[in-house]
Amino acid sequence: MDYLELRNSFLSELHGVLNTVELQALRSKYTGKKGVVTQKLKAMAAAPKEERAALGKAVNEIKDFIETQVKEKETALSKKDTRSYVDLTLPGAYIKPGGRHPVKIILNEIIDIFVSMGFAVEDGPEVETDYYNFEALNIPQNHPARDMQDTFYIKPQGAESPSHSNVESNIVLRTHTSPVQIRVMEKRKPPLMFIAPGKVYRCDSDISHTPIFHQVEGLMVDEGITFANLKAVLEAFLHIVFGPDVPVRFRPSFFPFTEPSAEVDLCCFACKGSGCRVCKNSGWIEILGAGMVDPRVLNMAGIDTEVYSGFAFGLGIERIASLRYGIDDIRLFYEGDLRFLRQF
Ligand code: FA5
Repeated sequence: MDYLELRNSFLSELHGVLNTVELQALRSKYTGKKGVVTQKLKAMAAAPKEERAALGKAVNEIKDFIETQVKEKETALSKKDTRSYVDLTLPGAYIKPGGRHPVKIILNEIIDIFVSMGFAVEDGPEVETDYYNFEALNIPQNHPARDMQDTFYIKPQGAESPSHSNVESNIVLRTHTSPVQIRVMEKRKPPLMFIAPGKVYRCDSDISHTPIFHQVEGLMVDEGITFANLKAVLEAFLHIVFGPDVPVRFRPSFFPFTEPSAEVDLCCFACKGSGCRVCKNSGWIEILGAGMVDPRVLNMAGIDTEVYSGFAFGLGIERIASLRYGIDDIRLFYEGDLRFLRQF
């Protein structure tokens, strides 16, 4: 390689240099100990005496040229390109850790309490058939009890609108976790003692209702189960969650799948019972529905009602979370406002 070639090849490589690391590598390739230019200097010793002076001049010129170019490039890079530097002394970017959603915190707590009482945990589909969501729970088609729960119907593929008329093919977003009672009773025989936590859906929205919410279903079926067992389990549960002094009331109610039925209310946290907008001036907040499983439902699931009886309940988790945290509008749980969510 003659000197012109050497200079040109250096310049073209220099042109492609993007950062100081590459620049130092290029410099040592040419003028480092084993560099091309250094080799040429060494080779001078073997050249005829009369040529040495001219050779030395040329090599030194190219060496100076390379050093000058490297310095200029270094200055240009330090002004322009800082991306190539990794400053290991800089503090790292802080990523705020996520947190559990308040509803999930309460849900896990509730599951733990029932598991500690000996309940198993079961699961069921959120997209449910009309049969499990209504029929098998003693809520026939066209029965007024269907109005108790505003239902989201799923539009079957190809259909123009969701069908309400054909029970066989109706698909719904489950309106409660009670269908899991039937699914488990069909699979397993008593004694049964389980809870079924999960999401449920209703076309409903105000300060105490959201379209998606969570329930925990509970079912206990065995010989000799009575309402006293139901009351004992629920009172023990509520006193663990809210403390032993919180006023709890069992109010007679109606569910097509339990007889007798009750709703359970807790004293309103906001007004302590005197009546306010949160409790709709009643002084109480309804948190669950419960009752003795209707023998018709047990029969439909193939359980001998001469031998077995059972109780069931369905807790509203958002209501429990709002009572625990003193939240006066449960829609806040689902607005995704981090200022709200970071408080838990
Ligand atoms: C039921 O859903 C029954 N399946 C409960 C049940 C189970 C009764 C087993 C008997 C035996 P209800 O519609 O009342 O019942 O709802 C139960 C609880 O869910 C209510 O007490 C309330 O706490 C909560 N809840 C109901 N609708 C909503 C809603 N839209 N948003 C938030 N929570 C709700």
